[in-house]
Amino acid sequence: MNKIISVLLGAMLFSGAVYAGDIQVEAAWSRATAPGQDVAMVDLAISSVKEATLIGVTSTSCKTAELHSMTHENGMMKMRAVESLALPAGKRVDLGKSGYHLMLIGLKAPLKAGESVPLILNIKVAKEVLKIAVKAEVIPLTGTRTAPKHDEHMHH
Ligand SMILES: [Cu+2]
Repeated sequence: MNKIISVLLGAMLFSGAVYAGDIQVEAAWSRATAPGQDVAMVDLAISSVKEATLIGVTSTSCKTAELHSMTHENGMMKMRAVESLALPAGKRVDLGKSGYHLMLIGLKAPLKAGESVPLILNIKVAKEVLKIAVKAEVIPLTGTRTAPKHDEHMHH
């Protein structure tokens, strides 16, 4: 448990927790792309003090970005675009663990480890739509999210 907490803290220090009103986005990451790959998945976690809905995502790094759900059907992994994702009040919603991810489609350039991808999340709270800027950390193609050690974040 301690290890998980320190990894999360490290991720927060690295990507910088984003606050816009009552919404916090943390641990945003993607994986470096393989040659010829022009799509990428992004995982992140969103906490909102008030009940909110993630209604869209955009990025200057790709042609289009979508919110996807991922399910396993007959041993096959299936992704489909979904229009929105509910963010219950006071609850951290971890996209990956909840079976969702953001999909970047038509990448303008390969994602390289150590770089970051700028994203804008459109989050609806009551009747207002907040645009939350997030930077997703790009990790090595073969890396896992929990691999980076604390000291690797120090120089950022
Ligand atoms: Cu997808």
